[in-house]
Amino acid sequence: MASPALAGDGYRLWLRYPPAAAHWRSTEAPRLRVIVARSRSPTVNAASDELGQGFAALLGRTLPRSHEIIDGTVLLGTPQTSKVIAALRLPLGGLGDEGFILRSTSYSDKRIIVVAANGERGLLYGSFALLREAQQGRSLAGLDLRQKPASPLRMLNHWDNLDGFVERGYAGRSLWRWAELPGQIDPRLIDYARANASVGINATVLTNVNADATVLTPDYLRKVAAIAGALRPWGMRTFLTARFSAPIDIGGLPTADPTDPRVRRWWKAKAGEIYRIIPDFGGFLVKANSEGQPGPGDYGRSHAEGANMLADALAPHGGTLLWRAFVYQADPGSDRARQAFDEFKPLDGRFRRNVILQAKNGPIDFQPREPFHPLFGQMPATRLALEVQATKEYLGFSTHLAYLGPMWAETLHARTEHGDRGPNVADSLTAMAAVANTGDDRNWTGSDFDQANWYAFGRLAWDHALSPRAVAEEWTRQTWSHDPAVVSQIVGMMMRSREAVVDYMTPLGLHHLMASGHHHGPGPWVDDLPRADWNPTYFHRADERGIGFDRTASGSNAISQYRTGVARCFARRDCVPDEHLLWFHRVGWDERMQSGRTLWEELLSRYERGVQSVGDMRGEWAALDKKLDPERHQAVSAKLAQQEKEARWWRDASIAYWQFVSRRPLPPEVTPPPHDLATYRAIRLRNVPGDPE
Ligand code: GCW
Repeated sequence: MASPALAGDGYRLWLRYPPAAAHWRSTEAPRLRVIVARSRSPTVNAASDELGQGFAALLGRTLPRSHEIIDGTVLLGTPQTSKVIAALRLPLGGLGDEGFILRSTSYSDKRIIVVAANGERGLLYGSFALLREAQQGRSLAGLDLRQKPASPLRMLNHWDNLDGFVERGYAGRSLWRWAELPGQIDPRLIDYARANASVGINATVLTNVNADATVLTPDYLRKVAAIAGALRPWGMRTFLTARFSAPIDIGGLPTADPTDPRVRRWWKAKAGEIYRIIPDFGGFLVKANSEGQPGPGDYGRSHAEGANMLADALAPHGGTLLWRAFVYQADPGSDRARQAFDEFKPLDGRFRRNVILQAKNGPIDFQPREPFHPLFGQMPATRLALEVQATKEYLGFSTHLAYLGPMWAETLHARTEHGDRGPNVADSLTAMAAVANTGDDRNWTGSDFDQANWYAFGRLAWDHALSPRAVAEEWTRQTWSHDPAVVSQIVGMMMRSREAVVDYMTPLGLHHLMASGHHHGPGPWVDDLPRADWNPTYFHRADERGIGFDRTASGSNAISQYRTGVARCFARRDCVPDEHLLWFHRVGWDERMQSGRTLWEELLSRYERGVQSVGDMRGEWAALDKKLDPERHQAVSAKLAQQEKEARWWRDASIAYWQFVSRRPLPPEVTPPPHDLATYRAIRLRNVPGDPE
């Protein structure tokens, strides 16, 4: 018998621990009788409490903490804290502080399960891994897992302003209640930290990269310290964004020039002040000289000079400086896709050891699909972080269902050299960051399915090689139901969902066709924004003859920024995948595609396919009606209905516009858009969430 569907309002995320299926319970219960954890550290306490509560709910009886090892003990320990763990001589070497071993074994004739690690954070992650195994309904008899994280730093980036507004946030307001801090700690912070710890996320940046220096003032730092204190037991380190002009904004200095000794002293003192109250403070994340943010360029200094100055202030305390590579003002005349690489490649090897350069997954800006950023694999002397966006600014907000596991895996697994051999993007990473999709909505992420993106980010940051399908399956079992038919239906929807968005918004390598400002809905016709490279027309370049951005040698030659093997493939029409075609090539409307269709026909068919996919998802979801809890089923149904409407809107508006520029008739099988182009152009959304303007 499958266990019943999981009810609720979504608050409990994937940490529901519903009563396990009867057969699992009867076979596994004897293996789970007491927990022995020989440490009183807050982190080990957190881990053993979670195990206690999780198993109690799964088994329907309590699992007490004990000192004695009996049959059915779950033992948490390091070789230092536990003689038993030391005696078992487990292969903990090379696992670092965060890795763990989970094993069913015996000790003095007692059958036990050990969660062993070198440090308390390893015990925390091992405990959650054990609960995950149990929640999958797997037998714990032959348990033998040995894991460590692929990257040491796995972080959320919150674009939260101090007034509670979340830039590009579609799940309510900020989780940080600054007005109540430091006196009151919202219990929700603990659940936030638990959820992160459960998937291995070990750091968070509390504030927006479009930064406000106020957070660095003493009053706010005390509030930050209170948050850091709540997150600490769960293995999370707290970071802040640093506004480059802070020495002027709050320090009373006339300049923020990184070479000015007063500025350097100010930052050193500020770092000292922070570490006195937050001894494990993570460091700073900085957006500089990008989209109006101040930076070293204001004083004629390079990004390396700016980053190193801040890194020097953090270094004595063990802090890390994350410097974003999302800049595009070096040469506004050149292809925007080229600019970050042109700016940062020459700086390889010039950054301090505690600097990490953080680049977005693609060279433009979190589009439904981008080729990987050319900086990956090409900065051998610089530590790199991959930044992805869980909040779906360009993928339909929290309304459209788009599971991003496949998108992130596509980037992580992209080969940076020689086509299908050689290293991939994942190999070049020290850190992975996701722009968070959380807010104070009851279900955290605005929609039930967006929880999967938070989950998947953590899992993929922990293990870059995981398959997105496997991640979707484990999330679904923990979040929705154990019924195999339901799981396969939901996972099937998830796995197709992002491709559907690509199809109805930006098929075949098109990009940045969204309406201005809020980026919701179609705006391929927009050509009136102050910077050329903010306009959709700049990116698609469509006219009567063809469409697409020529980034080959005959165009901007952005292709040359990739390593030779990769560049050669992207440059050739017979090698570049269809998904990236119009990203790299300008193609005539009547040219033939790999499918044998003309580009025009192919483009139309992609829009059709995208809308169809959403219709299918709706139908499949409706059929799950009786198998899921009504509250969440209904909430998702409503979102899917809106998504279908908006997918049609994208399709109709886009087709109307492409028809207008290409002057091509629609083939008879394609339904004409119900309105004329002017009608779509006249649509203006107001008060759209997350829009900073
Ligand atoms: O995607 C764009 C967003 C901005 C954001 C910027 C960035 C925080 O539209 O809202 O600013 O990227 O990543 O810095």
